[in-house]
Amino acid sequence: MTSRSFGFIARLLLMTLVALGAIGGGGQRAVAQAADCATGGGDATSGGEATPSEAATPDSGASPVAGGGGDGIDIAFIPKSVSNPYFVSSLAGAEEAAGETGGTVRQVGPDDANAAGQVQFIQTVTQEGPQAIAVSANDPNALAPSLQEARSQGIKVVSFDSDVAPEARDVFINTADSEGIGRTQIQIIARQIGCEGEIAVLSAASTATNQNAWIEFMKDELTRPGYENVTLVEVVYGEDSSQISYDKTIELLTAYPDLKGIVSPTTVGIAAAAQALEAEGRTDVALTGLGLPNDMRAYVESGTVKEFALWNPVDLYYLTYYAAAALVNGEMTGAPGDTFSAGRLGSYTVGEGGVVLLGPPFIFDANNVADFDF
Ligand code: RAM
Repeated sequence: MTSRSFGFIARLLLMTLVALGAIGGGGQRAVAQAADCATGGGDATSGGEATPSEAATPDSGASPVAGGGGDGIDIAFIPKSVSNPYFVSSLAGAEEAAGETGGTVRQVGPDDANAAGQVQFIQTVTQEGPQAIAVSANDPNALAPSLQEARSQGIKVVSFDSDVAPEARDVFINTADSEGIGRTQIQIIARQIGCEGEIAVLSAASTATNQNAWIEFMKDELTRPGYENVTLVEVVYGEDSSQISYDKTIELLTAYPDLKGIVSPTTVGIAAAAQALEAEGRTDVALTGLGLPNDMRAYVESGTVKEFALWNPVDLYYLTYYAAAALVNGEMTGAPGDTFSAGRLGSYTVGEGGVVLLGPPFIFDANNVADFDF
């Protein structure tokens, strides 16, 4: 065993994820515990929380400040697709921030989650000349040339949710620590299947930066002692389309009759997979991943899904707006160590690689899923 893998497996059996809250402005907190199958003990962090060298979280002790500063900016959001509720309903967070500062926000993008469509929107928006573009990438490299062109014209570029190649943006607003997201999903599914059996991953686009980063950590988690009897049989791609994700779930059930669990780290995928499992009467197959509480509530109440995770995507848009405004207004350049203020979320510091971290995710289950509205 390498010292690195020993460090990773030396851990507590219980991992606690404390959410930052701010649901409905109420600063609500959710605490959830996820035990896992990995053996050993000692490392309380489970490799699951952000470290200062990885990314920045809200500065400790920072007080949220009221908006109304009047330094509003003109910003265009280009999400992975405009048919995905995760992006559509969460725009409200950016509108809230723009309302506080006197800025303007719009969101345009492809109907389907694909990089080529995003490039066209980046080019069109660049001609309109907003002060900033915020983008969640279906592909880190395919978007880079058009974003670099936008930057050469003085437009600030903020990637959020799913990063682009670092040279193509000023700063990246990550959702939550990628390692924690990946490992936690394996911990949940493995525990639900009794640390034994076949599992599959239903992802989004095969080139999606965020899902691919999480899947790498999922695979690494499975190399830890304790997962010897858990086998990842396949990673399939539902393209963040409900129909394709549904069909891919059916294909998995057919190809792997002994399948015990599915992990879907996409809000579109997990909802479609839950629907497929119920339609097929295969509620013996465990399902977890990243979902919107509003999409998943019925499946938690029916017992098809026991636990899933996510951050607050409204806050993600809110934070992204404030980061872009700080760049446009010259309050920061996006260099590690730069700080900026993000309204009700408080103050943030840019971490290594120009990454800012929204904060730890929530874990939702039957006890709390009714308390969230996004
Ligand atoms: C989908 C998208 C998005 C991801 C969430 C969890 O809506 O793929 O990028 O962050 O799922």
